[in-house]
Amino acid sequence: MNTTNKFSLLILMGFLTITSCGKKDPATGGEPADPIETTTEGEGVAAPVAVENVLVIEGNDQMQFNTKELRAVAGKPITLTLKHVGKIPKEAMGHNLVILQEGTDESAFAVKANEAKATDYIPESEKASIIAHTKLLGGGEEDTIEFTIDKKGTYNFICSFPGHVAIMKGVLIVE
Ligand SMILES: [Cu+2]
Repeated sequence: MNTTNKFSLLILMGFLTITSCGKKDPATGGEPADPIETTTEGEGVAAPVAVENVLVIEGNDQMQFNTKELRAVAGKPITLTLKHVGKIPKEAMGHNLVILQEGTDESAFAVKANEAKATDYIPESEKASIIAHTKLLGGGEEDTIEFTIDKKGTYNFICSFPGHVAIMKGVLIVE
């Protein structure tokens, strides 16, 4: 009787091992599907950080801009702030920032600007050469302007106050 019981137990155990092994196969087959799904979700996250067209430039009592180079992205609104960080009033140390069209003769423009005291040195006759300009500022003042440049390129900017263009100039690189 004892031996018969042992045999039947062995048979039963053998049966159980076979069935459990058979069940494992579909389970392991289903596992690889999950990691694939997670990787696809992760790929969509990598997006480049947008460049903001916010520019700030300072002019001082030493007749200098604090930078000779500004950079912006083409086709998107540019916000530019000019700050006069000095103390001298605009009649003696006025600063503005005038962005000129490509190919503008700076010296010729400056000659016309010198004659345009009534319009804060923004010459009416040269309006076609001006992309954008700030107000004329005295010490402690600031002005913010908004404009958009669609065409990529390197645009000269100057301060058109008499005598300042020799030192107060730089480039706006639009990419
Ligand atoms: Cu100036």
